[in-house]
Amino acid sequence: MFCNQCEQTAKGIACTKIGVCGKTEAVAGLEDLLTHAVQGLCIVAEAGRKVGVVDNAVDRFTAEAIFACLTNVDFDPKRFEDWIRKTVTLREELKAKVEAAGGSIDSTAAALTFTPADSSAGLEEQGSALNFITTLDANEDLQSLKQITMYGMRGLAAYADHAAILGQEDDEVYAFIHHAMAAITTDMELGDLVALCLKTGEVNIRAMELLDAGNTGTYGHPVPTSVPLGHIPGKCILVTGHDLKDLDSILQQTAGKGITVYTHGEMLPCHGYPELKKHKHFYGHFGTAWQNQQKEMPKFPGAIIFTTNCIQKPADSYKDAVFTTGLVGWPDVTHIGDDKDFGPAINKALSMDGFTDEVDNGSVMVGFARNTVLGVADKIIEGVKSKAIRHFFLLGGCDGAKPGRNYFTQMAEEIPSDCMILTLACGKFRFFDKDLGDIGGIPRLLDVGQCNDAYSAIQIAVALAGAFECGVNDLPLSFVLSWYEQKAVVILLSLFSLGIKDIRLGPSLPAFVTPNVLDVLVENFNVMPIGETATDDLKTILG
Ligand code: SF4
Ligand code: SF3
Repeated sequence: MFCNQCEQTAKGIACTKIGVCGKTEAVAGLEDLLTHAVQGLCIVAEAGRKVGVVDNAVDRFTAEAIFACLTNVDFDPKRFEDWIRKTVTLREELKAKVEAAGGSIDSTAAALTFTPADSSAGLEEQGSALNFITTLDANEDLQSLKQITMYGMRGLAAYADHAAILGQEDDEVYAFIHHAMAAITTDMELGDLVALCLKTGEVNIRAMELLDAGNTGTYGHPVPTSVPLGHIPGKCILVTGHDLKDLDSILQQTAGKGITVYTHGEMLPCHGYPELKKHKHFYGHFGTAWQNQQKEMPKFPGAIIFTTNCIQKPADSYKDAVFTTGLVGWPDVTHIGDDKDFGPAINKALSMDGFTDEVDNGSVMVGFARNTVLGVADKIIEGVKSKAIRHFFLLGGCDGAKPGRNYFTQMAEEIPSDCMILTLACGKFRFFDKDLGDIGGIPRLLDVGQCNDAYSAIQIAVALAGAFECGVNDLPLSFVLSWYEQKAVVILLSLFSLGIKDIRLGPSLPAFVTPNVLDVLVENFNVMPIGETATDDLKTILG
């Protein structure tokens, strides 16, 4: 196996025997094989669009299959086998439709004629024999740019899938996914690949916009909400991942059953959505970021439902309480299918002890997405003009296990009291429960939401730039971002596509970015690694 797509990749180079995330060699090969097969489907889908053949089932499936390969989503080889076979079936059916419509498929890519082996073992052999990354390009810089595109596509596909689940789709997004996945099977020049990476970021803004419309259109705009970090007595269910519709279904199906629903990880911001928070049995938040789940989840006395990434190997002590749904999967863990009947998880929760005591661990505030923040824009603008607010920091992104991530805790603690911090995604769990006070009644720490709510943060930055009649780069705003998986990769590409410069990125730079490609990014965007200490970086930022 050779996988270097995430920040915790082995030795900062690649996982070659087993994933640090727990991914087996077999699953790594199957993910490669699925990506290869999807490229074939995308070549046909792109050719189809030229003759008016567009198949929404193919569009949706493509996004799902690409999302399935994102870090910490699915570890179940059986499901990858099914996806690989379905990809090839769809490819052949679509090929027939395209040819019948007079289209031609002008490609000699191996992905176009790939035939899956009959057996599971045969598929695994095909996956490892593929040496997928090396097939992208012999030139390591071009290979690097193709990897950036492909990993960006995983994040983009994730957001497009979430948006589609809430009824928000745009054919331009699917068309671009097909185009990009097909394009990286061809020989491309460095400049064209850089442009493809930036286009990936640009299209991702559209995907996040669709998701924002899906979330706010269905559940209302988030409002400032206090979320308890303790618990109350009673049976309980913990919901983690990113999927608001799954949470809504769980809340509806548990109503009146004497079950309290708690959020975990990236579900925390859901407490701010009016149509979710209205449920009386939707109580509080349990635990911190994904990498602590093996330590924290054994202490949760109820069922645990994963709606998306990040899943880690469930320890035996709580594995039978774990349920997966959507694209997330783990071998031998009960998977709730597309009917979204959460009955098995509810029955499990009812059979467990639940919490027997009441514990008050304080609370945190959520609900500071674009609508709330822009609702007090005049106060913020006044604060900047009167110098009550010196600087804004966007301090967020993914969390992870590396000790170097303490930088982000230190940064939150040391940012001076006349500066505001916008945060989002699971990186916030390093400082989410710190009382950082307020400036003129506005909390200094504003939780914008999940990683996809980077869209909301961008809207806030653009609105502030408009109010000050300057560009986003001219605002007193610094981006200090932590990354782990490929949603963060595509968000970074989105920020680049907007021309945002001087982003600090940590805890380490991606292994799949070569020195030459990094030079291009530094030259154009002055992206830089976080420094040794937050103290020094703060001095530099604030002058
Ligand atoms: Fe390694 Fe990350 Fe790939 Fe898992 S996803 S195998 S940890 S590089
Ligand atoms: Fe976190 Fe996995 Fe990236 Fe949605 S939950 S940000 S790491």
